[in-house]
Amino acid sequence: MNVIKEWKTLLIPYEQAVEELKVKFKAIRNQYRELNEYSPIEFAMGRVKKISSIIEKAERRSIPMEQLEEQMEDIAGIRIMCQFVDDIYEVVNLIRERSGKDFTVLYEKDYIKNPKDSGYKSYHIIIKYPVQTALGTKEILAELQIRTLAMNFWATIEHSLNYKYKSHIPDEIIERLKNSAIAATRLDEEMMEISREVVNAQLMFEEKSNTIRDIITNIQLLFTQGKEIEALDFQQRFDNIKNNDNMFEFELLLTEIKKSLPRYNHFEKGKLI
Ligand code: 0O2
Ligand code: 0O2
Repeated sequence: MNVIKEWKTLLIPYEQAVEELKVKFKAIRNQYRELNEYSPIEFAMGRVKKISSIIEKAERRSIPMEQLEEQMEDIAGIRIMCQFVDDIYEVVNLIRERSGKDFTVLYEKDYIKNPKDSGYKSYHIIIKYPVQTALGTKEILAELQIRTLAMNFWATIEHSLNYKYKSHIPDEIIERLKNSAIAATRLDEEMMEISREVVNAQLMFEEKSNTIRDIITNIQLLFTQGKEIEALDFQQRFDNIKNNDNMFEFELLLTEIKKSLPRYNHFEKGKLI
């Protein structure tokens, strides 16, 4: 068998694994989207390492060719991109929950809590994945890299600079890359903070809308129950506080309106009408 054919045979199960794993992670993303829920996975990509990169890494790490399958963990690589750092840990939990089912988690490397000297950040999970081949089941190793878009932006540029300078990046560039890694972290933190504030603002807006809706409904109820004077009084108070945008005042008013409604008085005494 010629060398190229040998490589192709070796890589077939890795290609299959990458395709299958991509489908699985994209399916998770699509399921969230179909449920109209926020997906912690923004997108997933995958690749089989190039033969030249496998040979280069094997030489660098002194891995004998006959031990490639046991010792090189990233011949099959899946990259999962998330919007926020919190999402990464949610994806990590999803992966852990799958362990022992369609794949097995072997170990994890948290380069987010412990970044590499270069500034590299990402969460790596090494899995054992069974591939069904014509000759039976073959278990291969695969590396899952989970990172934010900012981490990916940094890693992609740093990786191509490493390639360009053949790993001899000038010290000054190394320093600037470290600084830009810090800037990428700050960007991730800021985006997460903004997202939390937007979610909180949305919750407060919903709470306020519900309270105002309840105030209006209950004032109308008072009218229909013939309590016009009370209803007009509450309406007047509502008009006065409407522009203050003060949640406490709205809640106080709602509590008072409810107290004046017999329905709520009965309910509070435990009697349903
Ligand atoms: P959609 O809905 O089109 O985005 P394949 O062609 O499927 O065998 P692969 O790995 O899916 O191979 O292709 P590729 O080019 O590596 O891209 C993988 C997915 O990542 C694709 O989505 C791209 O659209 C998506 N992608 C790549 N870069 C970005 C990015 O910067 N932002 C976002 N949001 N998506 C990106 P899908 O799965 O084909 O679906
Ligand atoms: P590729 O496919 O070109 O990305 P090592 O030999 O130490 O680099 P090791 O110990 O097998 O690798 O695993 P490690 O360091 O946990 O993760 C290896 C992969 O993580 C690398 O694959 C990169 O994809 C990514 N990575 C690790 N460190 C860095 C870094 O400083 N910068 C960037 N841009 N990526 C990094 P390869 O082998 O480089 O292959």
